[in-house]
Amino acid sequence: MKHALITGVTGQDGSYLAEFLLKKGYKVYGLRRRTSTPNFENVEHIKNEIEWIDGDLTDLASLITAIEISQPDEVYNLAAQSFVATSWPQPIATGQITAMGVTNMLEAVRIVKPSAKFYQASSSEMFGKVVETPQKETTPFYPRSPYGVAKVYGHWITLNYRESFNMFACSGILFNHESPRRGLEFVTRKVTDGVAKIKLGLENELRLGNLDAKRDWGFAGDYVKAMWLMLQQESPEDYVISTGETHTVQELVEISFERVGLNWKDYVVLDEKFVRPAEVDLLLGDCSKAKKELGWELEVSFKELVHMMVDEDLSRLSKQYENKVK
Ligand code: NDP
Ligand code: GDR
Repeated sequence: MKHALITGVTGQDGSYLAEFLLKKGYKVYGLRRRTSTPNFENVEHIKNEIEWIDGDLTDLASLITAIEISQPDEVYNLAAQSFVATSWPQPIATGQITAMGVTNMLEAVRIVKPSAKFYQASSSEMFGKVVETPQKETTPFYPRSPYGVAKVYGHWITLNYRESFNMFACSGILFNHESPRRGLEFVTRKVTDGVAKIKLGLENELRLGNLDAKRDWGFAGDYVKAMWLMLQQESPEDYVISTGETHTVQELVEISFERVGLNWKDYVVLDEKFVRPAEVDLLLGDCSKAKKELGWELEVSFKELVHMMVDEDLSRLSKQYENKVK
């Protein structure tokens, strides 16, 4: 039985990846940090199948212990301060977790079990300001947020450990991927949750920032398969994972409101509070390397993804509302 250690397992991707690896027969260890209120929503259904280890990416000792306990064949480093907007008010914490946390994790692997394969969750935010489109593995980085800068560090330190210590360490440069398990502050979920609340009469407006930003949005369930495929290759390499399509935030809004038969113009309010100090205007990925070498294919289209998220938010909120009325 193969052992996998996942950091960030309570997050969106961690929960899909844990499900995927459990189905493949892996023993899955999940690193969790202590929180003052429970945050097991994404993994509630598989909570008892995961071996839990307490730890924090900023605490090297805890990571060394985690590798000692789990004796992993594969390590998936998904933990991060992952919300771009928060990286301006919390630049230092973002650097400590999202950048230096990667070195901590790599050191723990190098010290305890250097033969383990290592996956780093790199991001299309590293491309930042548009240098070329579509963006591919060789496109130069120009990050536009403390988060993007931290991810560039994490990316290069992973490459450096591969070259310095001959470790099987690789980075997936993933473009935006979403799901009904997406955090409520990210724009897709904010919109689908907001639309469902408006439809049910629980809210009467949706406040947003820049509607012109363009993103290459895919489904998280498809993307975690690519992470696993990268660690099944003969040699470690970095891959872009994307849909190859880009859409504006406004298109996302239009499709979401259309799904429930409403006109977005009647409800969306532009609010400066959600405009970022520096924006990434356009993300569009070229994942031909992953398609060719990993045989990776996506299954869910942008429209299907938005419909899935609106439908799930509507159904969840309707049940909560019915229970309250009862
Ligand atoms: P989430 O924000 O949903 O999950 C982040 C996870 O990291 C949570 O489990 C969180 O735990 C954990 N975490 C945060 N800080 C620490 C810490 N100091 N020590 C240990 N665990 C910590 O992110 P996603 O699932 O969306 O993304 C997974 C990874 O992929 C992240 O690294 C993200 O930056 C990256 N990425 C994501 C993309 C996307 O579109 N989703 C695209 C490209 C890259 P807790 O629940 O306690 O907060
Ligand atoms: P992003 O995702 O920054 O691309 O990072 P997010 O959904 O937060 O923003 C996408 C775009 O929407 C614009 N926007 C708004 N965003 C939010 N959150 N709230 C709003 O009200 C709003 N209005 C407009 C943003 O300005 C931006 O242009 C995500 C994260 O998952 C990262 O961890 C990951 O690395 C990248 O995707 C790839």
